[in-house]
Amino acid sequence: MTLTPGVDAPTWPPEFAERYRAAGYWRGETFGGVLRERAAAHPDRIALVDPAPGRRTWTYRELDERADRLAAGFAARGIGKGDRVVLHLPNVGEFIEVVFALFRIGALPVYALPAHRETEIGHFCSFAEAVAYVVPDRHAGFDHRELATRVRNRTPSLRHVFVVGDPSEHTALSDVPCDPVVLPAGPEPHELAFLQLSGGTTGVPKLIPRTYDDYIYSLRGSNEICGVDADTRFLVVLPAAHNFPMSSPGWLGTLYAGGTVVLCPRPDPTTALPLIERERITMTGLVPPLALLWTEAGPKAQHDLSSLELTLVGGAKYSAEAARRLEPALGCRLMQVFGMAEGLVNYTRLDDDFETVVTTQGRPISPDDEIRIVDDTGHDVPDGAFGQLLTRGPYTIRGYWRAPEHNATAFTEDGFYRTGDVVRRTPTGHLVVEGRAKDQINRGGEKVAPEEVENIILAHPSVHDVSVVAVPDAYLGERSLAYVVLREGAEQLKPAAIKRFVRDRGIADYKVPDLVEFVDAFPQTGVGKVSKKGLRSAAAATEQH
Ligand code: OOB
Repeated sequence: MTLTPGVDAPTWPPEFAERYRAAGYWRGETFGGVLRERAAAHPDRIALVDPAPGRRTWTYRELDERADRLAAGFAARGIGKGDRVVLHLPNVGEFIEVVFALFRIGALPVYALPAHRETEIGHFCSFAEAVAYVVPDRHAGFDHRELATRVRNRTPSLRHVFVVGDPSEHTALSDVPCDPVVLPAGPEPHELAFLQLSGGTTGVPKLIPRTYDDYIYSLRGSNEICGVDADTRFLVVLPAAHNFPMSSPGWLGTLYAGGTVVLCPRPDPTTALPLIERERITMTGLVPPLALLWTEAGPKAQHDLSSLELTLVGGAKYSAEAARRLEPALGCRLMQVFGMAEGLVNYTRLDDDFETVVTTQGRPISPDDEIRIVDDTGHDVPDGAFGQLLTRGPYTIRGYWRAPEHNATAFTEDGFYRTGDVVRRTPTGHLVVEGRAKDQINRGGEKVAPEEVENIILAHPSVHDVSVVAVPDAYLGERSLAYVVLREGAEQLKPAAIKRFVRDRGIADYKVPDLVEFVDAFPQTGVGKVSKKGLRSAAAATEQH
């Protein structure tokens, strides 16, 4: 299925593209080509380890060959350049194999998170007009094949469901590979590599179109900042589909550098800490709640963590107090990372002083990451003052996939992305995240768009109105609270009934409101609009529900 550049996915104006090429940021590489080169340069080095259960390993040559054989099998089934494939796998070796196979034929992975359910998957498949959907048979007690059947039945474009494990009525992924064939011309470096998901502020998550040129530049920059090289052994603790463990510097950065990627099946310290010892892990990335858990568990655990050199923490605000405790507890360096799937990534640096590392969220990768910090009227604030972060640069998108109306407000006319984050900049150029102007809940790194949850609750026959807001939480940073106004005469409900209703709609569990409170009316703003600000401060004042 051919894509129309600039229509499906807005792109950089030619003068910017030329500048980024001239500066050496965009070097004309693709992932298929990079893997081929690494496999030729060091065929027998271990690229990938899937430790659970029955440790499996892939050398660079094996990963390259697997990608070729899978790509041939996908191509034989009519999957080709520009086709979208929704990938819904946990941290298993097949995830990486499938991604590289799709890169090789220029088909675009759409990275669903393991927690996503029918509501999200149905939307990704139909909105992206996906031709294939890749799932595990069962994962974490959930049968993905049944969900796949339901989604396939309602999505005309979806021709294939590939299953890792027992396929039931679908196709086993293990039946797909076949002898490599000469494939049609692969993707060009300036073309789309994949669609990533936005945390979202609207009723449905948006898709983020990333090109080879821009993403590979962010990997090279991340590798340089984090010191990733062929000796790096990176543990993928967070879901491999998320932008943070993928590219900061993540599994793609590590493979780019010729290092070794180890997939962690679960993020808890009882699973991860023994793996660090056994696999001699040197680097990993965590969200703040996990960093807290590991900091507690590290000193008590009887595991040798001496190989661990660097832990990156990001995805949500990491408190300075918690940050101070990580290095002594895990015996490694800390780096904070403040990034977004839309592009811009900031890191503290290995040569930053300790106070900068614990109190700031870092500075941008690129000298050409343009940063503006503006007030509500769009004017730049004075140096050091808080304001909303706008950004533009060599790896920040110019628009979401097929979303012209949303793009008109999410980006400025001259192409800056409105991050919705409230930040200030220190004299050294480091950013400190102070809060958020966008309507989003950051549940320990997992992003919830209130509108999406509100739309579901509004479908409940007893509900007149609803507003979902964030409440402070010591562990997650924030949790979600749904204020519900019942219809007149409707019978009184219990909070559990609302939660069950949301869960039964088939939505990621982290989006089910943590708390539900029934109220008679919402606080109003001057113009009679529901005041989210009023609700938030009411929520912050009550806190225990
Ligand atoms: C990462 O990506 P997303 O797309 O899930 O979320 C981006 C948003 C940011 O706009 C910001 O609101 C928040 O997550 N965020 C942080 C943060 N890192 C991300 N807020 C405060 N402090 C931080 N350190 O979350 C992501 C992508 C790549 C690397 C790291 C994180």
